[in-house]
Amino acid sequence: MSEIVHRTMGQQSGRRSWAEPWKIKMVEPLRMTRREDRVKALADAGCNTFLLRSDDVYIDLLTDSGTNAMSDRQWAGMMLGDEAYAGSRNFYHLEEAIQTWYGYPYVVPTHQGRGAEHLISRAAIRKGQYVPGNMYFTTTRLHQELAGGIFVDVIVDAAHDPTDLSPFKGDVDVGKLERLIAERGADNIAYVSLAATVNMAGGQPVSMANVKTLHALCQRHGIRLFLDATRLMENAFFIQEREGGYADQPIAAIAHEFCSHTDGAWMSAKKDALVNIGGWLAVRDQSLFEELRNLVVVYEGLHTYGGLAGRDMEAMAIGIAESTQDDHMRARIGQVRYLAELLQDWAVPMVQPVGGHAIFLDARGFYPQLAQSEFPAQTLAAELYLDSGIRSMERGVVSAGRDVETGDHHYPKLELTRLTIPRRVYTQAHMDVVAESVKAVYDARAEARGLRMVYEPKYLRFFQARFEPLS
Ligand code: P61
Repeated sequence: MSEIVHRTMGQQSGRRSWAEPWKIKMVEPLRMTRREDRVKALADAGCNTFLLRSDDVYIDLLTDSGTNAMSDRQWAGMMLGDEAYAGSRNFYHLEEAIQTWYGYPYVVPTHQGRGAEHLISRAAIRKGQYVPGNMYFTTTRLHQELAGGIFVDVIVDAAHDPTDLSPFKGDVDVGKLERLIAERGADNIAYVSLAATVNMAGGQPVSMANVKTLHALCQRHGIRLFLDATRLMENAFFIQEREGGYADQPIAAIAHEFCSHTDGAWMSAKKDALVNIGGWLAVRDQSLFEELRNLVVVYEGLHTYGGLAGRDMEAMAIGIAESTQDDHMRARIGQVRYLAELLQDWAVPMVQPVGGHAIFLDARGFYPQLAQSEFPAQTLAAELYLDSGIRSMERGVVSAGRDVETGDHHYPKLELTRLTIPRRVYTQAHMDVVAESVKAVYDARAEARGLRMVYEPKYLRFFQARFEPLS
């Protein structure tokens, strides 16, 4: 592992520029649409951006998941796919990459993040146990609940306030966790579920100090600490930038140290790892590994492919190494910040500080006239699409779903619309288009009327729910 922090050209000279450490070799045409096309497409999609056809989208900021551009190295790796049912050489390369960069000895591949969440939830949760975590994530919480667990949010209060400027709004509030352990007993806690960065809070990082404290606390009580490493490299960038003593350490070393304070991790490799599909689980405990390795053959595929083709595992192994590079991460987060700065100049309300993978617009700030039951964030996503064909994602009351006990909506404090930036895909000029569109929608904010839900699926409703405009 390199001990040198690779800095961009601008940064080496103390300048603000952060340009990408790559150039473009292949392009994919985009289709421009007219407003009347978009009105029809949105109506056909029940005002849900998940139900739009991507051909009807101009700039797709729905997600950074599986939407990354792979490097020429990764594409070359695809040609080295060893599509053996068992013992593919690409699995061993992936295993080695995870051992090297994340430091866990035992690795199980899965088709994507939720496959890994399913397995860890089944293996590590007893019915009725509590699973404290630093804010919920939709698929993570659902798998914990389906396994009989009860999710408890123990994130710091600052995470729920979009205007709070604390540098590590992903931290666990250790006092909240200690109280839960005291009230329920350590034996009734399945494990602590720590995500770095915290997606639903706006991509907010967890500090090294926090993970160290958590680890010590968990060890005292015999509780395991598992990490959602989906955007850990982005988290490591924030530690390098904001936490004392890390400025001269490479992101790779910071991420490795972070993992050393945890008992295992799962990952949706579709984010940090720069691939279009893939995931994994990795642990330190051999007996837990054996259980996971047995479960994977039931739900995903043999333990040396986990639902993936050999070529996918090769691309992931190479992508993991690329994701640890400082100049890559500086450019990735630099692009997110570029868009944020444009929006800040126009005083557009959004979650602060801006996180690693997206801008989270504060839909309450856009539409104070709408009740949360009129779906302000969903409304904002619909308006942005109508304005310029930009696709964003609701992260508010629709995403939060219903309480399993009472059946009522969860009403999260954060009512957000996410502009998620895929890695190595869009240009700075695309960011200008997005900024101007957000401004136009913000300027027209007084006219928004909200939506009502007319179809609601049982699980993860935000993916397939349908809405109609309120008049
Ligand atoms: C996303 F609307 N994220 O942010 P999988 N952990 C974390 C994730 O961000 C994550 C997964 C686990 C997505 C895709 C997505 O409500 C939604 O590989 C921190 O997607 O199975 C995924 O990994 C799950 C979008 C997922 C959603 C759930 O866009």
